[in-house]
Amino acid sequence: MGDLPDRFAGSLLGTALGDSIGASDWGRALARRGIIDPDAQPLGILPYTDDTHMTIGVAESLIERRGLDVDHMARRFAENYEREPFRGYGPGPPRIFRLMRAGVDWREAALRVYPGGSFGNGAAMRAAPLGLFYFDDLEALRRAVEEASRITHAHPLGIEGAVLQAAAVALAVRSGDGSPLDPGEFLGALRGLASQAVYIGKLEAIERLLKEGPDPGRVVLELGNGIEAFNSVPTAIFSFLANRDSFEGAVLYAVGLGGDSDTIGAMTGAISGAYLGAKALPRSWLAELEGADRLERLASALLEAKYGAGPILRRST
Ligand code: RVK
Ligand code: MG
Repeated sequence: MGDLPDRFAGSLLGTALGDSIGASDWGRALARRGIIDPDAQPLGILPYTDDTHMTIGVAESLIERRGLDVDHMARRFAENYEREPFRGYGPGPPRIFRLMRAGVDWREAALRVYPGGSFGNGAAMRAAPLGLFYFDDLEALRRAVEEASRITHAHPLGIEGAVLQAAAVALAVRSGDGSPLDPGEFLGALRGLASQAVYIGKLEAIERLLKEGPDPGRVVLELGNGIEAFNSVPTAIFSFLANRDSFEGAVLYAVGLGGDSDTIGAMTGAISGAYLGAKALPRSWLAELEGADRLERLASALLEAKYGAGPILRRST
């Protein structure tokens, strides 16, 4: 595990690259062409969206509290949203943050906006730092992700999507050390965390689709490419597993599926970056990525927070 710093950085930078590539006309056109060209030069800066912005909030809170403090994380989400409300947030979270601002407890606010809770992919898209921080303990990971998801996504399908996404990041961080990743083992470990029928069925479909080949039409039909957690998390896991030796291959494949491309790109990038490490990310993309330095600093502070070494990073902006 000597390369943990590289894998932590790879996952956070990978989230932001997948997000910004999936949100940009340039990235979507590149993905549609179906040519994997890591030297393809973005037309300008690659700005990130709410997926990365909320991932930053999760990381900041884990770092400052040296683990999950859910009230702190809820406050940090609301503060970050107020600073940068232009990031393209989904419909629910801004309403929750405004209710919190008006004095409503987040536990009540989330259920007021969506009775029964949201099953959007918003809790899963921001889960990478939890997958990194708890990568060595899947039971602790599950508990932390369940709690952190409820801030905005209290529906069991929204929560389980986030648990599976965080666990995929955790398993990616752990694997690949010397021996190639085994997709059957990877999916089996995720299956052990799944209890909802839709996720169990889609994890099985992923295994079958990996054997049949990555036909995009079939993948969208069977796994989905939508804004709901169950129509995007399995798609990201498939996009990674079907392209596990290439970061740009995985992200461009995911973005090329269309639909909620920035979020499926972000989730795929988080897993692929955790597996391959930051050194495997295309330099020409990183050079244009908004906030790349900040994400790298957060990744190393997250690792320090986990192992209790070094100074705690305070928020810098
Ligand atoms: C714009 C019915 C529900 C539901 C429930 C559906 C950003 C709704 C990011 C809702 C991501 C949508 C994305 C999103 C993240 C959820 N009953 N429908 N109980 N729960 N939905 O509002 O943060 O792009 O159609 O919680 O998950 O880049 O509008 O937002 O792509 O899921 O938004 O759920 O969105 P929200 P989010
Ligand atoms: Mg987005």
